[in-house]
Amino acid sequence: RPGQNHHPAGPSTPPSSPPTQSLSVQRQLYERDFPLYKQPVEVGHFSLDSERRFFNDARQLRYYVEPEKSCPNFDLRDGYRGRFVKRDDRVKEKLDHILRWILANRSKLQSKDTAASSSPCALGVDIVTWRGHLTKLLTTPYETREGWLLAVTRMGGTLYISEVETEAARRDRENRTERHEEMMYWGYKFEQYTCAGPRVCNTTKQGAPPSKRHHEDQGALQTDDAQSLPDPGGVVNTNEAFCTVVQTRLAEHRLLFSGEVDCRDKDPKAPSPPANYIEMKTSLEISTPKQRSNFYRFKLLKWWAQSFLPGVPRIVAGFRDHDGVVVSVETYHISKISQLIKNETNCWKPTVCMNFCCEFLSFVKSVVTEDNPRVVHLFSWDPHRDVTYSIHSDSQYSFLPDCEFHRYDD
Ligand code: 0WD
Ligand code: CA
Repeated sequence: RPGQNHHPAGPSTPPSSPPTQSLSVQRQLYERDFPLYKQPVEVGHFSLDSERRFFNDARQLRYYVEPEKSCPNFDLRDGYRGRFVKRDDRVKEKLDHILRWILANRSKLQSKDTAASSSPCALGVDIVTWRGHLTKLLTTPYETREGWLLAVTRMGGTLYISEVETEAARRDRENRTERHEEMMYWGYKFEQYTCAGPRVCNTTKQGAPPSKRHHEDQGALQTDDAQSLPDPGGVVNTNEAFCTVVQTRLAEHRLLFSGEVDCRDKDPKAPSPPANYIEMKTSLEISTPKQRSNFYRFKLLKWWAQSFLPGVPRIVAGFRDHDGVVVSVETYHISKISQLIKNETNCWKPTVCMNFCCEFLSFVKSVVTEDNPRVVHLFSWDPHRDVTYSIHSDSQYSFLPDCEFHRYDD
């Protein structure tokens, strides 16, 4: 498809020529030097409570409590029937929580360089999205099963990227087996065994004085809640979340994104966020060479991409058996994962992930030039295909408020 395809390594397109129509996902096109990725900086955070209400603070941030034994015997099935409140995943929140955070924290974003320059970009960032959407982009060159749809709108010079559920994903969600539904609970249950803090207060200590519940900063939480321990007898409520908001740069793309953080290091001497955050995971115990290779080739790719993006340095993994009993716990340092996988044949490469993501963002920038909250460019990708897009005005895909939101000069 010469002339049609967006050439990743090629010279930049002159502004006058029409945008290319598709973007190739082939790995070998992205095997070059690792692009610049600036150390992500936390510019804020927010919490969602048990009813999914937004709070511009860290009340839902928990801390990690190391299990007593290396073989802890946590029963992840406990409480699935009876002590589980599941978030309604039919409700699509799109970028709503992030937009809310931006409205409440505009002043923190209008940085010196934006204010000083006559930048047409009011927010001072090129891209606003969820971390989870960027994770999908990073893993695209290696994905063979699930495609994606990403809706993009330019407003005030900034590109907003919000996922749209594919038909296949909707079918999978509506036809999950009871076993699968239960296994989705296991990850949250593992967090409950290993994390302590405000969530415990909210579910079991309802009478706690307001001073214990409404902290504005993480330092206060640490001193007041230093005594609390994980509460495996409590309710697991997946509406609750703590999300970090980070700013960084991938080559020329200034990014602002938010991601859910499971907990933080409780050591008061731990570095400042996001370097003190810890991601919790569960996975089937590894007993054969085939399982080990699959874990390295597929699971570690997703784990690495998700935590590398916001600069979360550690993953604590609970390995479980088929009955949901955790048989071992292991820590993975994100910075050591690329070494760990190096000897694996047919394995993924971090540089391919990052270069593809970077190229996709350049492609989006070249395509989405109209600054209008009512216009959506829907980027679509299916395994073994190129990325393509379609244009929609005032459609079901619109996801930004058509209001004064983009006027930051009032
Ligand atoms: O597609 C998404 N990722 C969307 C996420 C679409 C719209 C909203 N959100 C919200 C979720 O409500 C959640 O609060 O974003 C938050 C998570 O965003 P993220 O960090 O960008 O997402 P991701 O990295 O995919 O997931 C992080 C964690 C997951 O942990 P594991 O260890 O399983 O990767 O967030 C949880 C889950 O615990 N999570 C969700 N929680 C509620 N609703 C959702 C979801 N749709 N997706 C992931
Ligand atoms: Ca997790």
